[in-house]
Amino acid sequence: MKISACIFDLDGVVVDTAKYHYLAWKRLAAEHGFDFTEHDNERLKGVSRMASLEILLEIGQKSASPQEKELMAARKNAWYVEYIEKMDSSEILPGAKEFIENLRASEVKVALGSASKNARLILNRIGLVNHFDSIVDGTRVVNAKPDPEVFLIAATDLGIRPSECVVFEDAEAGVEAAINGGMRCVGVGSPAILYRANLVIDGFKNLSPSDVFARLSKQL
Ligand code: B16
Ligand code: MG
Repeated sequence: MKISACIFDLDGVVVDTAKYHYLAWKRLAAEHGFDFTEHDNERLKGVSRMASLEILLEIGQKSASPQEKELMAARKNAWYVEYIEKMDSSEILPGAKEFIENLRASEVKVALGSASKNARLILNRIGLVNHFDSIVDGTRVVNAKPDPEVFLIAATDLGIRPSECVVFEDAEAGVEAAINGGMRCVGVGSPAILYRANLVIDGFKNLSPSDVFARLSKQL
């Protein structure tokens, strides 16, 4: 099994920005007179901004015109950006930076594959923007996960075949996107949710790329 590149999702894999998305969506919901819970927030993980808004409106049983939706999404994003502008390297999830640095030292290419239009801002704030050979974010992608577009663009950027790429993902739609793109996938989080991944880990702490690759080859 040849692994030439690793592609990382951002939210839930490298950082936990879901808590900031949650606070911003909750504030928007409150303005429109309904509650939005942490449980509801699970449905938004890995989902694009406008698709997240549709889910929020469904939860609140509200309707809105396309123009109102644009304004709502922009309002939510302005609050979200206020939170992420305060981020620093202490918010990198345990072991993630070391894992990426180990990959680069062993000449495995590293890319980011995120639905977020704010991915570059976040990578700048946490000091990882120069750790990636390719950054594919929500500004470069038309079709949202589970469509494999985000990961296929990364593979093309890197000049690596999909079959030699491993994707690290925390969301079910992201795992499906990797599989749909003909890539192997390591789920980061709960095996109950990420059961379609080739391997599930609970994080990168004390884990080396060679451990992961060895476990991955046993699963195949
Ligand atoms: P933005 P990922 C995703 O990031 C988040 O998980 C999801 O909750 C969010 O709605 C989406 O990015 C879009 O983010 O509003 O910043 O463009 O997991 O794909 O890294
Ligand atoms: Mg994610």
